[in-house]
Order: sequence, then structure tokens, then C-alpha cells
Amino acid sequence: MPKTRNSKSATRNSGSLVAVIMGSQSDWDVMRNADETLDQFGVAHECRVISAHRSPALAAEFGSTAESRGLEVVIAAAGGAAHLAGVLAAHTTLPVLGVPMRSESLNGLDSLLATVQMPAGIPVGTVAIGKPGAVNAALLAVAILANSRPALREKLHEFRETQDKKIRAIKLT
Ligand code: RP5
Repeated sequence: MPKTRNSKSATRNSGSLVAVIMGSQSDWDVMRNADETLDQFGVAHECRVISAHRSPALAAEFGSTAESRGLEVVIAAAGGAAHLAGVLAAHTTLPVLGVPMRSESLNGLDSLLATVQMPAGIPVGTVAIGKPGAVNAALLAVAILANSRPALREKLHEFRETQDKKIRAIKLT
């Protein structure tokens, strides 16, 4: 499965359907949950660090070439002044899912608001702060891809059935 981390070219077609982008290497411990979830569904994807603030030209280049590279969904995670998802969304019409990272000073509330409060016209689908958001962004990406891929839709049904069975099997006393 293709996975590129900070490869030099943002324009090469890697065969990935989903890009998992994060603002810093420090986001990886959380965002590996998105990586693992996409692996679980066998979805070709790539993970890389691109900062809206520290590497603004790369963010613009990545966003504006994402569609022509064959990507179908972009997941973007950032913390604090979390502008990455919005900046990528400004450069592409692909669906962009924003994952707010927990931050040191405001515990991720800053990240959540910065990611979710997009102006009308440039949508970012924002998920929960941290790990639940990373997992759910990946599941939403799978659900988007499943609209035209019946095998993925079937895997999503199986995933939900497994969850349901686990809950039903819980005996507390
Ligand atoms: C954001 O600032 C990153 O997404 C990260 O969540 C946060 C802190 O980054 P580092 O200072 O750890 O690189 O841009």
C-alpha cells in the first residue's frame, strides 16, 4: 500500500486514494490511528507532514494538485491555530476532513474552533478532537469511497456488525 512521508514531490501520482496530512510530526502518534484504520479497510493512502504555516507553499502545492494526483479524500490534522484543513480545502474541491489535535494550552478547543469555523463556500468536515476524530475521519473517508465501491460498503457493514456484537456480548455482572 503506498505510503509516502515527506517525499519531495507533492505532485507525483502515488496511487493513493486518501491523503492523511498533519501539521507536525508531533501529530503522528494520534494520526497513526487514521493510518491503521485505512489499513484495516485496505484503502491505498499516504501519510505526510505539511504545515500551513511553516511550509505554506507546499500546502498550496499539495492542495492544488491533490485531485490530479488521483486522490479522492484528504484528511488534515492540526493543533492550536489549526488552519491546515482550511488551507488545503481552499486549494481543492476534494472532500477535506479536519481532525483537531489536542493542544497543550487549550486542550484542543482552539484546534476544534480553528478547524470547524470555516466560511461558507469552503467546507471542511470537522470530526472530534484527537484519537476518536482520527479514527472517524478514516471511517468517513472509507464511507465516501464506498459510494462507488461496493466491496468497501460491505466491509463497512461488517465493521458495524462486529461493533454491535461486541457491545451485545458485554456482561457487567
Ligand atoms: C500544529 O501545531 C501542529 O499540527 C501541531 O498539532 C501543533 C504543534 O506542533 P509542534 O510545535 O509540535 O511541531 O501546527
